[in-house]
Amino acid sequence: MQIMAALNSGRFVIQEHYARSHHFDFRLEKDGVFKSWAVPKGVPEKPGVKRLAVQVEDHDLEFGTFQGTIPEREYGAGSITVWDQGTYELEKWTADSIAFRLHGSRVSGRFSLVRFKESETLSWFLMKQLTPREFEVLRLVIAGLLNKQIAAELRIKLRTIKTHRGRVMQKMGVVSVAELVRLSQKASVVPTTHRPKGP
Ligand SMILES: [Mn+2]
Repeated sequence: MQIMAALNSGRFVIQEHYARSHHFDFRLEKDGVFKSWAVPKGVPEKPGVKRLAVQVEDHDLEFGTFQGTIPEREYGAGSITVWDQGTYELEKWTADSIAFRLHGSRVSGRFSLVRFKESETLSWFLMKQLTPREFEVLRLVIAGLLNKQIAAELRIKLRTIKTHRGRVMQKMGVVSVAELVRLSQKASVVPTTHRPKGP
């Protein structure tokens, strides 16, 4: 158990980089280096927002906490500050898809990086994710079920449903169910066709 935990976690760093164009450098520690992406608009605040993340070369671990100025004419010239840092728990790392949970001071929660297409191997999307349980609750809210019905369907307490529901609304940045439905459809957070359970 101890070994698994060690294998499945590492450090993450987000640096804010005032280079020729302002961007954030998102880095995940893996195999002794920081796997790195330049994210022009930064980490998404809520699920359903896709942020372009362009993979750049691996960086040394010492560079992850670098703050200062890279001189003119050198790679990445401009000033750099550490915007956030912490640890991550890895859920999945394949050639096209990485899923993880960040524990930082400004950013926390589940995120994924998904490579956008085969022809553009350096382009990924960085997205914020709901937890699997929140995702289930969202799907049932959108399908029009009441809290009581959702509790029955998922076989969990009504009070727990209310907590999940509140968290989904907060993460999605909405105050009403109508808004939640509209945003979820627009952002394709859940599939639009609701497939009923069972035969
Ligand atoms: Mn950079």
